[in-house]
Order: sequence, then structure tokens, then C-alpha cells
Amino acid sequence: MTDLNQLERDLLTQVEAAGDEAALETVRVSALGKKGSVSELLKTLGAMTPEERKERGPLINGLRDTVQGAIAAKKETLAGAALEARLAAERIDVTLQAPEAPESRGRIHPISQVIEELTAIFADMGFSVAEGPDIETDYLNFTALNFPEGHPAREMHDTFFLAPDEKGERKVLRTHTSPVQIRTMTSKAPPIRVIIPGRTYRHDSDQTHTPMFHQVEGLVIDKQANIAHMKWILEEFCKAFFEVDQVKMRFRPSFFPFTEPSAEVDIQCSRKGGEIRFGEGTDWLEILGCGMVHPNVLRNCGLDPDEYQGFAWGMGIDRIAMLKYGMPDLRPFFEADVRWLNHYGFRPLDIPSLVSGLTS
Ligand code: 2NM
Repeated sequence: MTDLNQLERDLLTQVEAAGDEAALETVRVSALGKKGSVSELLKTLGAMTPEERKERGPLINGLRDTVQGAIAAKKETLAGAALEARLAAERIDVTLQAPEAPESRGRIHPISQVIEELTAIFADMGFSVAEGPDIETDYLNFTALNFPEGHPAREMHDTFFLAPDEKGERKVLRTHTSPVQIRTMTSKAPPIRVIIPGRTYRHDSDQTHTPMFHQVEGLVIDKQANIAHMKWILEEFCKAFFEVDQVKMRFRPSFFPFTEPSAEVDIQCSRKGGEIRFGEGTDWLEILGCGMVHPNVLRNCGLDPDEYQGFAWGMGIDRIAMLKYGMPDLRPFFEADVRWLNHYGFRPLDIPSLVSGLTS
């Protein structure tokens, strides 16, 4: 007869000696598996006499419970140790400094930022954005805009001309973005509400002028579009752009070939200690030109001036960027000096919107 005490000691020693969960499983199978030593003993109960069974039954069942309990306890210990080992091996130091992401180093040029800002403001008023080529025909840059041939206004623009092509046609670097308004009026049916930001070129270079500069022009064409609408739009734009609650504007009569009447617009400001503030003070600063689109321009675009009318305006992006962000000199805008960009540039993820704020 198997010595139950001896078998128990042997099995408990093996359980204790199991170094990992796989070894413990081998011990379990050898004792409690189908052909395990304890299972074989349990099978002998069936063939015993009632008296024998009464005596051996509790002993063999007791052995099984003891071994089962020891295996369960050892399993828990091994699992705990395995977890500890894994935690130690996979530990990471979350206090390590993260490498700097490229987008935290790059900077958005103030001109790009200002274009995003004014696009957000005009988009909120229902305007879309249009673009066109930098190289234009003389017709779209001048003639369609009611500049008569040989008119002094053509010289006013200090135009850069390209070499004549085989047909003798001289293309120009656009002197304003207005040719895009012509393209828009000839390709889309009114009502029209667009802004056109972009590069423009004039043969002019000094402290406040660069041969390439940026303009944004706006155009509204509808049956009833009038000067009051224009004044409201320009006033709302100035308040939103300069982030002030109120701003006084002064409309001075002026002349442009493509608008009649035409005006230049000044906004109220104060200049104390070399700093310009908007929405206060007694000084005036010119910021844009505007007017009602000339009937000849409408006709040139195939629109009937007795049915449609509209207004347009234009302003210098570089200039309003300088005013808003206190940049004293225009020339560094185009010098690509990283130190200047680090100082005046914007973080790539500070995207202007009317909800989150134009400038953060
Ligand atoms: C300005 C001032 C006033 C203007 C006019 C047009 C067009 F195509 F509709 F006739 N586009 N832009 C305009 C009017 C531009 O810039 C100072």
C-alpha cells in the first residue's frame, strides 16, 4: 500500500521546488492529471470494501485537497513574482525630457499669419477667397479696370513688364490683385463676395516700399450692394483685425480709375511714445482705399450696370501687419533672417479663428 505520508511529503517538496508556472504545471499533471499519482489512488477507492473505503477514503481525499491547495498557493506566488519581474523589466522613466518636436521650432511668417487672420474675419462675413497668377495680361491688369490707353494712372503703378512674346504682347507682373476681381466677375454670376490676398509688384524700393509686396482686395457685387454696406464691412473688419471694441473711420474722397466714387480711409489712433494704439486718440492713419465699382468695369465683365452694382477695396497686408504687431521696418519681412522670424513669427499651431481668438 502506498505510503500516503511519504507521497504527500514528496509532492509538497516538488511543488515547493517548482521555479516557474510551467514547472508547477508539470507537478500538477503528475499528481492530479488523468494518470497522476493521486488520481490513481482515488481510482482504487471503487474496488475497496466499505470498511477499507471508510478508512482510506478521507486520507486519500485529504491528500488530494492538500496537494491542490499547495499548488494553488504556489501558483499565486509564482504569478506575483512573474508580474514583479515584468514590471521591473518594463519600467520607463517618464521624467525623461521629450525630444523637441519640429513644429515647436518652426515659425509662421507674420504675413502668412495676417492672411490667415483676415481670411478668418472675412470668411465669418460670408466671403470666399480667390487667387490668380502673378503674371497678368495688360488687359486684365489695366484695360479691363478702366485705365485708358496712355493714361497717366498706368505710370502711377511703376509696372514691371516682361519681354514681349511672339505676338508682341507684353505681360506684366500684376501691380494689384484687381485682375483676379475681373476674372471672378467674368466667370461667376452675382451675388459675389470674395477677398483676394496675394503678391503684387511695383518698381519702387525705399524704407516703406519693397518691389514685391502683399495686398488684400475685396469685392461685393449684388443688385443692391451700396456704400453703407461697404462702410459696415470695413468697420467690422478693422475692429476684428485690430481687436478693439470700437474704431472711428474717416472716408476722404480720392480717385481710382476702377471705382466711382472712390475714397481713402483713415482710422483713428493714438501715437504715444512711438506706440500706435487703435480705437482711441486723435490721430489718423491711412489704411485702405475703396469705392463703388465703376460702371465701365462692370460692363467690361459683361455685367449690366443698370442691374448690378458693387463695391471694392484694397489694402496693404505688409502695412497692416506692421501696424498690428509693432514692426517698425518693412525690409526684414523679405530677408529670411531666422532671428527676426523667431522674434516676430507665430507658432504653427496658433491658428487664428474667431472662436479661439485671432491671436493667442
Ligand atoms: C483698391 C481701392 C479701391 C478695387 C476695385 C476692383 C474692381 F475690380 F472691382 F474694380 N478691385 N479692387 C479697388 C478699389 C482696389 O485698392 C486700394
